[in-house]
Amino acid sequence: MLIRTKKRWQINEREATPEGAYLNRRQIMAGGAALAGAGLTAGPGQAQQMALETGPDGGLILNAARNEKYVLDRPMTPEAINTTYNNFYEYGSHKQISAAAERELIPRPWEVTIDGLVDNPITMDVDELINKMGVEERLYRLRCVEAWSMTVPWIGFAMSKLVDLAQPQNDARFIRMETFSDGSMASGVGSQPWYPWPYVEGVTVEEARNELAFMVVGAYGKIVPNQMGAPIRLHMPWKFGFKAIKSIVRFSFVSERPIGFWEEIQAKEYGFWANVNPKFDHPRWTQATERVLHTDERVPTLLYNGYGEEVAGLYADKEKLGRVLYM
Ligand SMILES: Nc1nc2c(c(=O)[nH]1)N[C@H]1C(S)=C(S)[C@@H](COP(=O)(O)O)O[C@H]1N2
Ligand SMILES: [Mo]
Repeated sequence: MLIRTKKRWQINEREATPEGAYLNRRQIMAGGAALAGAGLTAGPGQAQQMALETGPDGGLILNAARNEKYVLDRPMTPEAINTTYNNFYEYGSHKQISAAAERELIPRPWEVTIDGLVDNPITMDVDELINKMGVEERLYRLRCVEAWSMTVPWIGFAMSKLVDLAQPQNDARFIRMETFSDGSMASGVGSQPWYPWPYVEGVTVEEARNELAFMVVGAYGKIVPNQMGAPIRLHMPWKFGFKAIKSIVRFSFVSERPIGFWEEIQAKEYGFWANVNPKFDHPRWTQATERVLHTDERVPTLLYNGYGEEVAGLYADKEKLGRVLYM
């Protein structure tokens, strides 16, 4: 019997969300079994509260306190908009992929592999990883390269914790991340064979260690829904959204700069750095302004999406050299 005292910050998922974000029966069984098997089901009397718990109805509950350090300069995008307007090409090249992702993606059980130039290569169940890392809530902006933006209450852990766990060797300069590419869980993979699956993205180890780099496992108080990249995705709020790779299965520490999915398709339009920069236009449209998704207002775009205080130091050498921060 699981006795829960409700913490101030625990969002009542019944209030916040309709059934959409709940796990389906099969996922509940698989997820619950994995947690129990790993001895991770939190119970009364345990000193430290686990990040993940199995709730009374069998669904997974994320226990996350908000990190008050990260404040927004604009209202939060309503959950109903965020969960129905998505980029996830594994389900199609349009924004209305949420139903397909909900139906097809099976986010649990899910294994995550850390390999390459590290002293501690690991393959681990994602829920075990989440409990090991712990979680917090952060309010962040997201700016898509297509010039729309939104704000999201993400739940997750600092990517630096994952780097610390991996223990990179001296010659590891980049992290190459890969999305699952099992066509049986994503109809768009098979129906769009011309794309260079799997979706790949890369960042420098130094960027991954920046305090803002965030591994997302939840949003709006719950485990992250399929369409937003379940069970684990990246978010670096100072970079364009295409860097925020979804449904990750592998983190490889490498010495050579990885080529991302979009860079491979069109290197002239989608650079490696992809730092939000109002002065550097996309070849086909302006990046000086953006459309706020839920208000439809056009507002000026900010350098580093407004996060310069935290990240400008990463690019000081490039700024000095006058090089653009995008390509
Ligand atoms: N695997 C994968 N990750 C992806 C994408 C994708 O098509 N496939 N699209 C990216 C783009 S372009 C954006 S803007 C964000 C969108 O995240 P959201 O749907 O949660 O808003 O996911 C990024 N991550
Ligand atoms: Mo995007």
